[in-house]
Amino acid sequence: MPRVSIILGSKSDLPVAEKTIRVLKDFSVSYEMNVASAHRTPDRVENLVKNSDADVFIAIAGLSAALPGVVASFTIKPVIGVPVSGKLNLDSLLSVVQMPGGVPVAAVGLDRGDNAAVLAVEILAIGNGGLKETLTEYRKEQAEKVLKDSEEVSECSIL
Ligand code: RP5
Repeated sequence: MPRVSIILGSKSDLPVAEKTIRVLKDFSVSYEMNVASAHRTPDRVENLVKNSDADVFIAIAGLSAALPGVVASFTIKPVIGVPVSGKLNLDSLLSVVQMPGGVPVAAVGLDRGDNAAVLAVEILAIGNGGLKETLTEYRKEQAEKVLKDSEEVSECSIL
């Protein structure tokens, strides 16, 4: 049974979804992925959400990005929204973030499909000791990478 449902507003959002998939695979978290548009196929969005057994939804959309909010309207499970960049950027960002009270979407940054996956894993880890350990290890790796990067670029010039 997929733990995460990824819904794309369009096939053109696939490069962002690929970032999500990479992270979910790293954490061995199962997922399903579908394309469904809030504007072009609203019934399909409703059916996908209502018939899914996933614990967390990740909705990825650009332009007037209604998809994450519409997904949230059909479920009480957590919904993470990923705004996709375009000519304006604020259009999708504000569409995902500015939800009315009572129906929140957890918004990540523009094109941050990777962060959406990490957040989904953090939600799933609440009830999963194994995932908690893997997340802790992941954070350590991030810290080590910063130190390694610093070693590579550090310079000191004393005149
Ligand atoms: C949104 O419109 C989609 O999520 C996509 O980011 C954007 C453009 O869609 P296409 O015209 O490329 O299908 O609904």
